Amino acid sequence: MRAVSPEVLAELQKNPKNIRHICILAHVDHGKTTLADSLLASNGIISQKMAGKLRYMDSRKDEQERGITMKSSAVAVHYQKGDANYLINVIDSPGHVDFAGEVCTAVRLCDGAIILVDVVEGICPQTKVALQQAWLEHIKPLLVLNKIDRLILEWKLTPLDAYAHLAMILEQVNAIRGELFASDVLKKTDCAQQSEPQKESNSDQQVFDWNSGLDDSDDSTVYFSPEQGNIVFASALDGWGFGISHFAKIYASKLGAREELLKKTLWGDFYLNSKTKQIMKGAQAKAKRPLFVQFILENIWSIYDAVLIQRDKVTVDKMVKSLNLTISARDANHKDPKIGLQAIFGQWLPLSDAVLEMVCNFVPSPLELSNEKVEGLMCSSALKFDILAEESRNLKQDFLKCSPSDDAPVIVCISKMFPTERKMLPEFKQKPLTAEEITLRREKARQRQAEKLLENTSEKVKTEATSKSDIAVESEMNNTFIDDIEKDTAFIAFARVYSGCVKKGQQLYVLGPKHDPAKALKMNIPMSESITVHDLHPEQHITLATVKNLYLLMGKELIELDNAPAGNVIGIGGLQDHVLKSATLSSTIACPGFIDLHSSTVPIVRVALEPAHPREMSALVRGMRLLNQADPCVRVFLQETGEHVLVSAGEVHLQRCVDDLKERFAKIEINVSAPIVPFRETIIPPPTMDMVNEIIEKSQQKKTAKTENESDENQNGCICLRTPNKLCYLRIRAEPLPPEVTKLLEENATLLKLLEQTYNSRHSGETEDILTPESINSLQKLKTTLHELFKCAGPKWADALDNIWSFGPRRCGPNILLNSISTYKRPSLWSSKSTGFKADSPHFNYDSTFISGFQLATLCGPLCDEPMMGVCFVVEEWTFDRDSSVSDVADLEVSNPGESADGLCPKTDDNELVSDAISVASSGPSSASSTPFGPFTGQIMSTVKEACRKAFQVQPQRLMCAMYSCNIQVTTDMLGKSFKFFIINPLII
Ligand SMILES: Nc1nc2c(ncn2[C@@H]2O[C@H](COP(=O)(O)OP(=O)(O)OP(=O)(O)O)[C@@H](O)[C@H]2O)c(=O)[nH]1
Ligand SMILES: [Mg+2]
Repeated sequence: MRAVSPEVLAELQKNPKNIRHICILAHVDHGKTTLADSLLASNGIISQKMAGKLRYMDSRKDEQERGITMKSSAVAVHYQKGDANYLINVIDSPGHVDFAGEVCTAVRLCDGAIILVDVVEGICPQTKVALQQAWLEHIKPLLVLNKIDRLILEWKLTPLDAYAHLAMILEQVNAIRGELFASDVLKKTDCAQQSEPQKESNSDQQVFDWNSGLDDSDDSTVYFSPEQGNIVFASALDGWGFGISHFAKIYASKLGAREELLKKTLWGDFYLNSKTKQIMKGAQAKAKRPLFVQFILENIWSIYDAVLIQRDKVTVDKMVKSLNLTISARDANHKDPKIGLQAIFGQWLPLSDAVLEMVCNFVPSPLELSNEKVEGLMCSSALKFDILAEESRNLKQDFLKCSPSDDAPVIVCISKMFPTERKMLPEFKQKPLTAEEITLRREKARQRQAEKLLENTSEKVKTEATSKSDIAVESEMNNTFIDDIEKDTAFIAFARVYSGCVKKGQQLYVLGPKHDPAKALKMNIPMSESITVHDLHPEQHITLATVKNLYLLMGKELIELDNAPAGNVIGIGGLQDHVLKSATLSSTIACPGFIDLHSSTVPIVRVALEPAHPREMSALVRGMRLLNQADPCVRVFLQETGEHVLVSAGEVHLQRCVDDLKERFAKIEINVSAPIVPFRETIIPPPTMDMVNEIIEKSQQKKTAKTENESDENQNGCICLRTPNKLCYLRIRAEPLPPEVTKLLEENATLLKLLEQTYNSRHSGETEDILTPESINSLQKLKTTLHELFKCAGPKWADALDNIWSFGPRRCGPNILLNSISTYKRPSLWSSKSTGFKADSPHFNYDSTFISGFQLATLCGPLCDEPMMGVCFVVEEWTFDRDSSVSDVADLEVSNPGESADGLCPKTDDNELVSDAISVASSGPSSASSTPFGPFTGQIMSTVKEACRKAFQVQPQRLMCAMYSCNIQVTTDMLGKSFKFFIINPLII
């Protein structure tokens, strides 16, 4: 029986002051779902006895079978604290690294996170990731030290040893928080110092300042401390948990001490001097039991001892009495002593109370969003908030107000689309009949019966026959209808309302993740509901949709709502055709798209899929499309070879995706290939020794380098090509990049994207400074390191830094396009000024076209269409045939070069890059009709691509294969065994 009705929860939704959104984050198996069970049991959603066994939030069959969570799901919980009623949305998330994408979708919607640590396993890799994620998303972390029962039963620690162990874990968690805090402060101080004008130093009086800024920064809220109350000590399985304040209250009345004093001393090196009745410092030095051990842990230990180990009923009864608890005889005498233990703890130290109270005290309500968090949601942290259009900037106030009024603009963040069987939706479920309805139906049936009796037999037979056939037809129709419904999967948007009130039937804009309000506001885009996300051009990101249904999320169950005011996490139905994975829903297009989630994993395991029966190909294609929508971390695409490729985050994720396809989205048998290994194509310096270790002469080297392309095109490794219409000439050479440079570029892809973005915005006449001081500082550091590396690589790279034209592929990859053209002086990518560009030169007009050609070439190398890595293309000559009045053609064709499709924003998707290139190619309408070779831009692009590929091919080419590296940590006692394993399997190393 549910203790809290949905109506009560819906009522609570109207009071954002008492709403909290939290997610539970931890390493795999640290007990998140077990904790969620305890919270649900407190609301009567599941029974207390089933808490910890049911794992209610793991609603998928494979989640239950494997015992791990694979998706994040939310449930609304009611909590009463004093007179106040709270609505707490708890989101359980997976801990397995394969499902890190799901964790991001949970974190995005929350204001707080419960970081759970298994005290036996300690800090694990995903614990660090969780702490980092909470930091980056500016959400309040709270700590739960879980599985303390294992210290008693498995490790058999004494309370004093357990205290030392808990203190050590707390120290480790705080060290990670400290590290995050320090690196943040150092970054800020560093960039503040950089931006400060250099102080004039005179030789007599030099001042050196090594202030890191750490001493002046307020770190009072950074660390977890029992004294503050942001830690709960728990055993989720046994259903108990407590914060220090709970015991401070109890012992304040028992000892007659001040509660505040006990809060400060119950954790730490304090002990009770029983003679003087004073709390003293220095328990360790005087070999005394700290208060935490004496007053808390020893009591818990003795209950475990009496109930589970000694099974001493008399002592247990005494304890129960002294704690003032009432345990039913059934529980007390149950043959499984754990039942009795859970009954005692469930009353004495209920876990849900400890956790939910901490959440209400520490997690900010939706009305208390910080400026920092709002700006982080609206704008990338690397860019200045001021670069947003004024209309967009004004929306920040609406975020902060969180007003549910009809005048406030509607702003909703959709973090993922989750699939659910349509028949599970409340509107398709059979509702229980009310007492009046049952009486009415009974009355009608009685009437029908009476009418039938009155009719004569022949007529009776006739009527019966027809009515029977009617019923048969109707039930058949119903069956097909239900069949259809059952087949269908509905996608529900997992969303949070930040402003306004969302209502059923409301029409709203759906803004894709790449939506740029500044651009959209300038354009007048006609909008209609019939346009879906699948009809959009790569440059368009807005559709119009109607909210069909609103739901309260209760794990796998959904409860219908009529409206959802600001400050709530809800499910939205009817957006299946408008949202691919994530989006922003708003009543204004000035609202920026919520920025990308901070995900720590990228999908890497690739497999090719094919239906077992070829005729079922369309079902596979449809299924893959649905899977792509349902999973934030999966990628699907059709390779040029005709293979349908699925990219997943890891083995477990892959298995889940394939199961989903087979059982849910495609419902067919599928053959899965072995994982496809990703390659990279590269070139190496020509060999100096031959196979018999003899030095190869230079002249000989040149000879070997020549390939079948050997022609007048190839001059000393340089490729000279003309566009098909012979109006443009170029000469390109490929060089292997120094390995250190390649590594640096690979590690700094995000910064390279930013660099390109600032360069473009500067040169297309938009705001000059779009970067935050921190980003400017990081870019400066990257520039310095790159400069050093080029300097070490030898004289031929001396001028490379300032001549970098672009990085590729996707404008941020580990390949460089270098400008060595004597007649085209392009401003350096690193320069902060926009001078030096001769806007009327053909070079300028075709600059972005040239770059697109390079991007295409580096995206698919000539060896096996895999991306290139570590290649530098040096452009030595690029001329336009003046005699053939090229400049006229140029003027005609490039109407607005600054806005040429690929000039401004960095691309992330292969398809996009290609479609982008196509749009550049088709942007010259006049020449397409005037020459038989197509648009001039297209000719340049394909010639650049061709030249790059050929220049690559005349060098010694190599295929690079990915290596899987991992750190293996073992305890000292296992060191010998693991060492033996590596000796037997040397290939692993
Ligand atoms: N001894 C003990 N076991 C616990 C406790 N909490 C959870 N467990 C057990 O730990 C295992 C994992 O628990 P889950 O709640 O599924 O862990 P999780 O963090 O949700 O795991 P993922 O979602 O897969 O990351 C289960 O076998 C639980 O019974 C606890 O407090 N004490
Ligand atoms: Mg779980």
